[in-house]
Formats: sequence, C-alpha cells, structure tokens
Amino acid sequence: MRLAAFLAADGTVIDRGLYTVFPAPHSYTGDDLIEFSCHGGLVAPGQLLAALFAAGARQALPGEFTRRAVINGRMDLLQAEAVGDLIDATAERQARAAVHQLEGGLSRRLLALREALLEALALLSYDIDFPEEDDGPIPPARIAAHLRDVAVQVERLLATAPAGERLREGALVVLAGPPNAGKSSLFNALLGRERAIVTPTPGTTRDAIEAHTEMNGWPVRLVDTAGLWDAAADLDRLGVEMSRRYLAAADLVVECNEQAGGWEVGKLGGGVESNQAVFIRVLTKCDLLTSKLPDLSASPLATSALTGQGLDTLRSAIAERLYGDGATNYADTEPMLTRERHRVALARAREEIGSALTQLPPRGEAVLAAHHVREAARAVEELIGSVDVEEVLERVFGSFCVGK
Ligand SMILES: Nc1nc2c(ncn2[C@@H]2O[C@H](COP(=O)(O)OP(=O)(O)OP(=O)(O)O)[C@@H](O)[C@H]2O)c(=O)[nH]1
Ligand SMILES: [Mg+2]
Repeated sequence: MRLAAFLAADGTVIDRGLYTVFPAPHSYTGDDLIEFSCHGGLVAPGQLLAALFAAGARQALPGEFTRRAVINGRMDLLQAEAVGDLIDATAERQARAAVHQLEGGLSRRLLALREALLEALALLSYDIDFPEEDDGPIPPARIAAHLRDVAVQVERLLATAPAGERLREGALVVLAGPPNAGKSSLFNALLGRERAIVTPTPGTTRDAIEAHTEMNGWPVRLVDTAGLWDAAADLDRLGVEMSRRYLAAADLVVECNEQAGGWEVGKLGGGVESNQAVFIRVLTKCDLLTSKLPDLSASPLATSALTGQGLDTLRSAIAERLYGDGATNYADTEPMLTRERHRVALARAREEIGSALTQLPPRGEAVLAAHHVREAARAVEELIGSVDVEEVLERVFGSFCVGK
C-alpha cells in the first residue's frame, strides 16, 4: 500500500490517495488486482475513473469480480451467492446467514454429501468391474444402507428450504382489516417513519404499500392495504381486490380492528382465507380504550400507534410466529438452502438417489444404479459450482450489482 499523487493524462494532479497492490493469486478475484482509494464526493472519483478509462480500463460487469473469483477457484458458487446476499441484506439475521454461507458452511455440507455419493459409486463400480472376484460382490444391502443414509441427509437439508428462502427474501407480512381501523398508522409506527397517508376518512388507502423492514433482526416485507369492505366504486373495488391478492400471498396477516370482539380468525373481510398464512389479531387505537380488555389469553394484542403501546410485543410476536421454530435455532450454526436453485438441485439429487435404490441388484442393474448415483453427484456438484457451470454462472451473476 502506497501514498501517491493521482495524475490525469495531461499531468494535472487529480487527488492524493492510497493504492494497494494484490499480486495474483492472493487477491479477491485471484487475478492481479490494484485498488485505488481516493477522497469521496463527485469530482475526484469521477476524474480518477476517467483517467483510468483513458488508460484502457473499463467498468466491471455486474458481479464480474466475484465471477472471476469463482472461475479462478477463490470461492465456489454458493459463496459467491452469499456475497450477493450479504450486500442485499437488510436485516441482521439475513446478514448472519449470508456470512455463514460465505464461510463455506453449506459448501462443506454438500461436499460431504458428494463424497458419500462417490463412495457409493465406488462400491457399485467394484460390483460392475469385478463381478467374479473371489470375495464376492459387495452386498447390495450395504450399498442400499449407504444410499439411504445419504438420502436422509439430503432430506434434512431440503427441510431447511422454506425457512431459508423466507430468511433471504423476507417474509410477507400484510396489515389488513376494515377501513379506518388504523392500519396505515400501525404500518408507519412499525416502520418508524411516515410512509403511508393517514386521515380520519375511511378508505384513505387505496393501493397496497410495501416496505422492507426488520422485526427483532428478522427480515420482513411489510404491506399496508386498503380496508376490506363491500366497495361499489371502481377505484375502491380495485383497492380491495389488491388487498385480497396480498392476503392470499401473505406469510402472516396482522388482522387489525379497533373494536374488541367481532373477529373471525382466518376469515377476514367476509370469507377471505389466506393460503397458509398465520394470523395475529390486533386491537388498534388501544389508547382510546376506556375499560380493560377481558380474558387475556383470548383477547387480541392491544396496540396504539399514537402512544407506541404494544408495538414491541407485536414485533416480537411477528418474528416469533414467522421464524420462531427452526430458523432461530439453526440459522447461525447450521447450513440452510436459501434459493430455489438450491432446492431444485437437491430435489433432483433426491430423485436420482431414489432411482438408484430401485436399480440395485439383484432386482435391478448395477450399471443403471451407478448412472443414477453419478447424476445425483452431478446435481450436488452443479450446486456447489465445482463442474463446468457456464450456464449456471450466467443465472447467478445476472442479478448482481455492478462491480462486486
Ligand atoms: N387515538 C388514536 N387514533 C388513531 C390510532 N391509529 C390511527 N388513529 C386514527 O384513526 C384514523 C384512521 O387511521 P388510518 O391509519 O388512516 O386507518 P386505516 O386503517 O389505514 O384506514 P383506511 O386506509 O382508510 O382503510 C386516523 O384519524 C388516525 O389518526 C391510534 O393508535 N390512536
Ligand atoms: Mg390506510
């Protein structure tokens, strides 16, 4: 690392700053790399870039640095994805899961799976290559037990996919209820900023408003919706339809009402049933409450956007219901599948292992069983990125931000 004057082509000084040389292969990409650190702002960095472009440099393509790192074997595809996830993380838990993957947690688990599959392949090959060997063939039962053991591990990883994908993408939490229930006020209070318009007129919110936030460190996509009622006018009706679409897609629905009682869990707004969503019932505007709520366990969670009462309890309840079982326990220490790509690849591996099991001698052909085991190993290899993966690279890096 050196301090130097950065000069334009005509010799004028642009800035004085640091440059750091990383000779290959000890750099992020594995290529020779040089980093310039200049002062911030608009002018100096702009002029420095212009000077570098004039000298023959070009801007990196989206994800190009990480892509080169993968090609040069500095990291595998899963780690490269984790770099993207770490950059995109908006909640602490998301970042922690990304770091775990970046440090190779998932890669190590999958490499072990691949090893186990190759071992099964070796046992099968022995059977194919030396059928007349004195020791006799390897008992198919032993190979079957080995393969079943691998299948159990694949299954265990696949089971982490729903929580893992939800953790990476953020859970969809929808605030819903009758007009004027205080949904937008609660939305703003939970976000900590005035994002949605609030007025005393019922029917204020007509469009769904989505914002990324976090609840106790867990990522949430919070949505404010139009009140649910029997709307006649086009504009109102469209708003209600939009609300219903969000309800159908929600992971969790916060059911808002300003009157105690009158709830029908899971039947918001006249028979809307959200897919598999969890419902939390909230009594809004509890600062206006004149008498105490009866029976605590059955009563809804009381909140006030005005005084802030109940908001922390609601945040905890949301995080707990969304991520409580499973993710809380293993997100930091156990690898999780966080993308559809992971899930699809492992589901393929599971299928191939299943086919291999049915093809084991004496019922089937060892050669065919070996073929399926090889395909299962290939699915795992593609997932890690340890085979020729040009096409996979395209998909993974297409969504990266420019540069990194
Ligand atoms: N006292 C009190 N008033 C509240 C509270 N929350 C909302 N309000 C008032 O209730 C009225 C409606 O609030 P909104 O947040 O717009 O209700 P909404 O459910 O989004 O209404 P629509 O979008 O029309 O469906 C406004 O006048 C708010 O000031 C609260 O916690 N306490
Ligand atoms: Mg509103």
